[in-house]
Order: sequence, then C-alpha cells, then structure tokens
Amino acid sequence: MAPSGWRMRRRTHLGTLMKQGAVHEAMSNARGPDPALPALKTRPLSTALGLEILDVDLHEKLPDTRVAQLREAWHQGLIVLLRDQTLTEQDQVRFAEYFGPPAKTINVHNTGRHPAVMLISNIRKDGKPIGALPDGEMQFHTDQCYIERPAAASMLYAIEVPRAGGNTLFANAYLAYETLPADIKSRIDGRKAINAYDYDNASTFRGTRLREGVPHYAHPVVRTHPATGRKALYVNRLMTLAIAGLPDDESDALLNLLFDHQEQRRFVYEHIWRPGDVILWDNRCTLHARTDFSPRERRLLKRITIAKDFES
Ligand SMILES: O=C(O)CCC(=O)C(=O)O
Ligand SMILES: [Fe+2]
Repeated sequence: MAPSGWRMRRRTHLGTLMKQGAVHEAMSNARGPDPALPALKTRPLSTALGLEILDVDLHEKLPDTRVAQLREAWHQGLIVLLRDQTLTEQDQVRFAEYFGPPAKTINVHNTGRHPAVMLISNIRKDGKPIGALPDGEMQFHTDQCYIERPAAASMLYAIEVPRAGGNTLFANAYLAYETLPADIKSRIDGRKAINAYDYDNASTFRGTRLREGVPHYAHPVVRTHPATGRKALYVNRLMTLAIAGLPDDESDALLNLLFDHQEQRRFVYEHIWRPGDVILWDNRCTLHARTDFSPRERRLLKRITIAKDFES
C-alpha cells in the first residue's frame, strides 16, 4: 500500500497535467461506457506518437472492457507505455494476448521458460551474449518486414538498462506518408520494395549487398493499416534494399529520400528506458531504432512479438 502522502502528490501531479489538457480519459470503448470501470487514463508521450497508460497493473488479469480500451489507445497512440510494472513471463504473455497471438521464438535467445519470450541483451555468459541484438546503435526498421507475414506488434519489458543511451526511437509512419510531396506519393503508390535481413552480418546496420540465402520479401511501399484504415510508409534504412521495377540508381535515390524523410525528428519519440517499463508498438505504422550505449553497461529486456492482431 502506498503511503497517503505519495498518493496525494501523485494526484496533484495528475491534476496539473489534466489542467494542461495532457491527460485524456477514454470515455467509451467497444461495448460502450461501463459505469463500473473507471475510464482509462492516458498521457501523450510526444507530439509524434505514443500514449502512456496510467494506473493499470499488468500483474492482474484485466476485464474485457479494459482490454478494449487498451486496444483503442494503442491504435490511437501507435505505441503504448506502461511504467513501474513487475511482471512474470506469464504476465507479459497475458498482456501480449490482449492484442493478438504471441509468436513462438525458435531461437537461441529465448529464456527457456516461455517459448514466446526472447531476451534482448548485451550480458555475456561464457563470452556469448545471452540475448539477441546485444550491442550499440541500431538503424530504423520494422520487425520481420523481410518475411511474408511480419509481426503485427512487438513488445519490450525492461529489466536492466544503461545509465545513458540504449534509448529506443519510435517513428510515426502514418505521418511520414501523409507529409510526402504529391509527386513522391505518386512515384511510390502501388510499388513494392524488397526487404531483406542478414542477421549474422548486418543485424544493426544496413548491409552492402544481398547475400545468398538471406530471408527477403517484397511488400508494398505504402500499406494500409487493417484496423485504422490509414496509409503508412513501409520502407526502412536497415532492411529495405530496393524498390522493385526501378533501375538501381533511381531506386537508391528514392529510398534515400524516403529514409531521410521518415526519420525526421518531428516524427520521432525517443524513449529513455527505466526498469519496469513495458512498451508495445505497432510494426504496421511505426519504425524503431536504438541509440548507442556503453559496452561496459548491462542492458536486458524481454521481448514478445505478436503474430497478427485481431483486425488483420
Ligand atoms: O533494443 C532495442 O531497443 C530495440 C531492439 C529491437 O529492434 C527489437 O527488439 O525489435
Ligand atoms: Fe526491432
């Protein structure tokens, strides 16, 4: 039980934010307002994207009406953040299941406890990282865009974080598309791009060539989100190699223009992690990247991907 002084301070803080118009109450949900359930409290993370969900403890199984509110907030915010969580892997999986079926990881970096949970970490055991994507900076990308059915969503739960850096950047791909000049839109509408991922040689920075046997897939450059109906720009610097049907030099120039456009600071929210943070992002309308951090600091997060959401 939190001391009452803490609660008062917290209420005052929320009161101030509410006056500033920063806290919104989700008054309705899929089944209409439920008088027995308090409205969902949310706070924008940035002008680009993101909603923080306040006062929800993921340690408990949530009522259906609350889950519907969370999904609504997620579609509005593109990413949702819940802070100060203390979760078992089962709790984290249950939260993922509110949004769609968690994908099994068949990977050396899973935890051995739950097949859907994978470690992202630079911590070494016998000289080998215990997690995937261990070190340093990572370029913008969307998860699994190099396979036919990429993960609709991904989630990270922070356990240990560096004192500085290792921040995750999230970019709004709806805004990136909507703000393109009309002539660029007409050059990319209806086109496909080849996405590839060379995990062994170019896991965090773009490779220089497509190696034999590397997974790759052509997806539309502009995709429509199944739940919101909005169009998003679906290329990224780490994994998109070429726009199909264009000469190499034209494709390279157009892609570079699109990468520079979509990574502009005005479309980006930079998340500075605290242990206990959970972020769920939508791979169909956001991109993400990571800032550099010291190899002497430990970083450990638990990741779950969601195979597809209920609307797709
Ligand atoms: O470590 C991070 O901040 C992001 C890693 C990443 O790209 C992912 O888990 O999909
Ligand atoms: Fe990623």
